[in-house]
Amino acid sequence: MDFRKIHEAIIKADAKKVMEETKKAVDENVDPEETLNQGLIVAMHIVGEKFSTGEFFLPEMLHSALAMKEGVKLLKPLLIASGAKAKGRIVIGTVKGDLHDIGKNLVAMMLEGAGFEVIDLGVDVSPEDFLNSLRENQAQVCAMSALLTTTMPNMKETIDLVKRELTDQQIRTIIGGAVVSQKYADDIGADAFAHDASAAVKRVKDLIRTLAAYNTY
Ligand code: B1M
Repeated sequence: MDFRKIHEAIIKADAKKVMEETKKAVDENVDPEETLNQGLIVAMHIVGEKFSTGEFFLPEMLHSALAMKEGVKLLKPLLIASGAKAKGRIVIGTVKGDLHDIGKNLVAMMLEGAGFEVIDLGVDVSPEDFLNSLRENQAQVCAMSALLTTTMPNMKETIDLVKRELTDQQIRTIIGGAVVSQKYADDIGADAFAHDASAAVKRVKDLIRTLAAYNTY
């Protein structure tokens, strides 16, 4: 499948065209995950490059993001996997100071599709808000997204606070987002890192399994 038309439509922020081209891919039975990764997400990377080089400014980046979301809407029912339902409650959010939510929303959607109960705190979520929600909802996993190098340290702050305060509750943490890596996860004591939404589902399943094993003792 040639995804160039999807790329062009997102770069031009032509939401109608994004929908048409995404629908074509759906009608041609292209794997929805391939359309997401090779079509929609690659286009956003090109937009990011244009922003870096000064060809695009903030409004262009925002409009492209809104156009991309139209394509995601079409793929959503197909991306949500059926089959065996996982169990567990996840609190997810984009960390304090960070307003990027497209990747976080994809991760939340795939986790829901896998059967997890997902409490989405949105964007600009403070360590205290993560903590309160984990406690109130008796959640097992704290999932954090960050897209800015300046907001990455708020992941560590959240992990430190959660570990310090929730001593009577078994919590696992997972981080992701374009700027973070496995190494960064190791450095800040996160239990897992995932580079994309599908990997996030696998990692969360593994994390829940470690808790289940713990709870049998
Ligand atoms: Co911003 N922005 N932005 N932006 N933006 C980036 C991130 C940037 C790389 C662009 C660039 O310079 N090339 C750059 C960050 C540089 C850096 O820190 N290293 C940047 C900047 C600088 C900024 C501003 C500071 C610009 C300014 O104001 N001067 C500003 C910050 C605002 C703020 O947050 N406080 C800003 C604003 C914006 C918009 C609002 C215009 C818009 C966001 C709209 C929205 O999200 N609702 C925007 C956009 C769209 C981007 C780019 C172009 C695209 C991001 C995106 O949605 N990608 C981005 C460039 C880029 O990433 N190449 C850029 C698609 C999305 C599906 O991918 O989010 O990576 P991603 O998610 C992936 C994985 O990372 C992973 O799974 C997802 C699916 O595969 N993943 C997880 C994500 N979270 C996960 C969590 C997990 C596991 C996996 O577990 C919990």
